[in-house]
Amino acid sequence: MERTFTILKPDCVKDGHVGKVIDKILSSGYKIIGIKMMKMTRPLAEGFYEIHKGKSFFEELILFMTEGPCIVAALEKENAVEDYRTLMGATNPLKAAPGTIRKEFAENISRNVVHGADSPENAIREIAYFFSTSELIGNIL
Ligand code: IDP
Ligand code: MG
Repeated sequence: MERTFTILKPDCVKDGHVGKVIDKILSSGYKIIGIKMMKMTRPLAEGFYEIHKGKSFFEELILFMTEGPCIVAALEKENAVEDYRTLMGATNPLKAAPGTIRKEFAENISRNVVHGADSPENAIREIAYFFSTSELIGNIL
């Protein structure tokens, strides 16, 4: 069984898409093994997106991710990471396939509703960044 990590970003929460997005996640076969709402601080967001530091959109990304509450969740399923990237759709919603979360709900390439880990290794790292072991069900960390 594989794990992935997702964030329902501040636009998702503010615009009332949380229920529909979680419904898509569950109906795609994922089990939620950890979930919580939080308002990210700047240091927390900067640490999470450290890999994008120095890119042109970094400041815009940090302002967006700290503008309001988001929901972080750890998900479990066979082939969780790759299948979740497919379910999310392309980073730019204009390029996202029909039926994907970003195609249905995202405004633009910045405010794109969801984050999803891009490798099983990063998923484990990202889950550990936001969750302590006692906050996860059936913990394998
Ligand atoms: P991903 O979320 O599809 O993995 P990444 O390239 O890892 O895409 O970028 C992380 C996040 O940074 C994106 O989800 C989006 O919110 C934001 N972002 C990426 N590229 C751009 C851009 O060109 N302009 C504005 N924001 C961007
Ligand atoms: Mg990414």
